[in-house]
Amino acid sequence: MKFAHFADIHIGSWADDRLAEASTKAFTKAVDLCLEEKVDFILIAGDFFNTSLPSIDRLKEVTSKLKELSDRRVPVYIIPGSHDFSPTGKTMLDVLENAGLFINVMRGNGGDDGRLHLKFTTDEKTGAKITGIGGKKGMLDRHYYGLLSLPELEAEDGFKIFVFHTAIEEFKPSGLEQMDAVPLAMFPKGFLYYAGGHIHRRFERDVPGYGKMTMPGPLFPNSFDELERLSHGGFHLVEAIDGKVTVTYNPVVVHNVFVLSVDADKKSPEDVSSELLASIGKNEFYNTIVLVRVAGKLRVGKAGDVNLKRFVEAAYGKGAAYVAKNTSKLVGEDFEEVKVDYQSVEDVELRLINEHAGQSKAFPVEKEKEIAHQLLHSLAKEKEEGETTADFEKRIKEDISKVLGITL
Ligand SMILES: [Mn+2]
Repeated sequence: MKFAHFADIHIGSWADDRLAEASTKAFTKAVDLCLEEKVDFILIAGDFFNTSLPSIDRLKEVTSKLKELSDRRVPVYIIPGSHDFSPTGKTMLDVLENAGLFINVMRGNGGDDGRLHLKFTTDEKTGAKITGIGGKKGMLDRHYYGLLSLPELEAEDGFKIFVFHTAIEEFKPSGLEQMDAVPLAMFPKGFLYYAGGHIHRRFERDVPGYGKMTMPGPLFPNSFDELERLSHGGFHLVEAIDGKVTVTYNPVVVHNVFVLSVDADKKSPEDVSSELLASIGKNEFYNTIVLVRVAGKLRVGKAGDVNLKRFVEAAYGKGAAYVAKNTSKLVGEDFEEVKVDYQSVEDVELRLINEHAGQSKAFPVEKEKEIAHQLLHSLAKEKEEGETTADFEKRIKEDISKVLGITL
């Protein structure tokens, strides 16, 4: 038996036109590789789409590739990931599943005992028995694991595969210790393969009592950091012979990545600007993503004085497919360092609110902080499905009136 394990495909992940097709191209390439390798089936461990409602263009390409798999009798088994859901829990995956393009293997029901009883989906050709739990935003999936009835899953015989979309408490990678995770003890034991997604890093481990647990990481990197760290995505090819499971990582290269780091410490903005330009040198950037990271504390001037625009134009002039810059650690001469470890959007919001409180003079400082926080919360609400724009606006206005204590 031979199958492929994809995760975190995030179709439509880059907003910029230049990279908008990259994750779809990665998917197309990966599927072609699978067809060449004559896999029996493909698993997708969540986050197939970057949003619950992907664009028509992306859908068109993806569905035609899924149709090709279906025509060639290569089944696709999927679980939803945290990105696949709309606020009301609806997802494009249901539409594609109804069209017969793949099968959602998170099937089950609540029993009289209040537990979650999962059912296996059996792959016709190989007899592999597949089940799993999808990922939801804000760790709602943790709730599913808590309710999961393990005995019947563990008692089932045969080649069993568990597909999941969450971090595992015991195996969190360094740097992500704060991440929400599910403890290993909540997973069913005795499966031959555990196909994971969610963490955008590759992982593979033989876990005693369980089986082989892996995550291939994203099929295409989804951010500057991921491009810098991974340079490309990939998937796992899994071969099982007589109960022995072998995993091979298959890189999927859509673009080359060229990383450039410039140390701006104790330099002037002009020096850094020329150094940047000079670094392009004789390089040609055909089909290449150029990443430039400028960091350090300038001797004179402000961070904004460094001429990145000229560098970006020059790199595009050399044929770059996309140029991304990161200057989050570049600071001007007057900058005073604030030592805070930002873990989440909430932390950043809180810091900004605290930093700027007291400027409006409309409220006492503490009251202003509270109001700013509540306003952010109200404005972050999304339009619900079926809600008209007028109703949505009315709801937001009412919320805001309440927060400010005025009538809008
Ligand atoms: Mn993901």
